[in-house]
Amino acid sequence: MASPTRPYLVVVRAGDRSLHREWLRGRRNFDLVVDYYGSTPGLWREDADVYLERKGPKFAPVGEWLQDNAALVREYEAVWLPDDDLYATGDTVSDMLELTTALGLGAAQPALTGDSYFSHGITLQVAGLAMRWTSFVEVMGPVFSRAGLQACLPSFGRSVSGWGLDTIWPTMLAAAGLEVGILDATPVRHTRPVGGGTLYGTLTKSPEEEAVELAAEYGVSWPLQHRVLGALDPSGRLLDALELANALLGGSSPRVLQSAAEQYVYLAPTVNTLLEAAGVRV
Ligand SMILES: [Mn+2]
Repeated sequence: MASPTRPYLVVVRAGDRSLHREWLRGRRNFDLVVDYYGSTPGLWREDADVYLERKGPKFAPVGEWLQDNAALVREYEAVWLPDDDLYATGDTVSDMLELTTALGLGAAQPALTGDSYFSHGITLQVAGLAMRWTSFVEVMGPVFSRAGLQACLPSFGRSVSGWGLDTIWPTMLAAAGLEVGILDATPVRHTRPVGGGTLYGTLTKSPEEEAVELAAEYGVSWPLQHRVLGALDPSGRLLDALELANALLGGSSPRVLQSAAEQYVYLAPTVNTLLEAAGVRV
């Protein structure tokens, strides 16, 4: 592929059960790179605008491809780097990519539907919101704007497991004057249990060691504090702090509202900060 045929790019590290064919149903505004790590040569060739077959992890090889094809990649408005177990149709993926650039975000991710497997409560969809500005987007499915990719691409080879990359991205993006957000209007379903990937057998350092080292190098806390900083409702209106606190308490998944761990690391400090900003004594 010498030049783009569509405005956005999706690059997926695909296994034998990849769900990328779902993304090709319906409206489609993106070219697709399928980077296959399974063992059936040619399995997904016909689906791809660019087809690669390589073993290994996700971000280091994808980062190499993006760097080796920098002139092509720069022509796209934004690049989505999803895991292959995210269920969504092409309409959702296309809307998600356009929303990212319309909002001017450096990086974003689609929220996860309430029935998804999840690691971090902040990623679950909040009912009644279009998007949230956040302190975090997860390695599972980040979309980078052109400027956001330029800021974060040098990190992709720094963690074999991928752990810790999403800890440092918001700091790398902030240095470039860029914000991150989670898109509640365009949710995807994470269909497989966390930590079940085949990658985890091949590491020399533990994922947590990699994350701790990266966080220390960039001067960020580990674990990273997950906070919602602002939000838009479906009409595009910016919520004030009190409205946002109410929206998070009323619209978050019961799996967040009923989780002591999520209360501690995410929801309670987020809501307290919002209430203080609204002048409410907490
Ligand atoms: Mn997964």
